[in-house]
Amino acid sequence: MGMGPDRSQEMLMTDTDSTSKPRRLPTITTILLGTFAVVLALIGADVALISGAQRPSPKIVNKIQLAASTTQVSPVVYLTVSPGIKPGADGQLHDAYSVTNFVVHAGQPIKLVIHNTDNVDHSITSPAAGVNILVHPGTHTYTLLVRKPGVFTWHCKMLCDPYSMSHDGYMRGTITSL
Ligand SMILES: [Cu+2]
Repeated sequence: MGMGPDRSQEMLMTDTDSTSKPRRLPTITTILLGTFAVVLALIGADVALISGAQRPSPKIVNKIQLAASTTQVSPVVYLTVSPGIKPGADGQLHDAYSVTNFVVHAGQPIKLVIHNTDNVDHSITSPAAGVNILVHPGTHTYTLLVRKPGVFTWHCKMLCDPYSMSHDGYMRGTITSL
C-alpha cells in the first residue's frame, strides 16, 4: 500500500533532480517566446490588414445600408432642409437635407413632407430621373415620381452651398428607383 506514494515520490525526486529540465526550460521558453512573437506578428499583420481594409469601410457600410434600404419604400418621407446645420470634413457647418437617399418604385409616386427652415428655396434635382422639386421655405408636401428604374444622383440646383452641392448627405444624394 505504501509502495505507490514512495514510487511517485521517487519519480518526483528524479524529475526534480534531473538537470536536463532546467537546461531544456530556456529552450522551451525561447521556442514559446518565438511562437508567441510569430503569433503576435501575425495578429499585428491581421490588425494592419483589418485597419487597412477599414479605411474604405464607411463606403461599404453605406452600400450595405443602401442595399438594405432598397427593399423598403416608404409612401411618405419626412425630412428637413436647414442652412449651416451639418459639419463637413472642412470643419465648417453646411446646408443639408436630413434625408438624402430616397427609394421609390418606378412609376409609383411617394410623398415628401419637407420642412425647409431656410428663407430661400432649395431643390431635389435629377435630370436623369426626371425629377425637379423646388423646396420652398416652410413645411410643404411634394411628390417624388421616377418613371424608370435605376439609381440616380440628385443635387440642389439653387447654388446654395458649394460644399453641400458636391457632397452626398448634404445637398446631394441618391434616388433608387426599383
Ligand atoms: Cu440647396
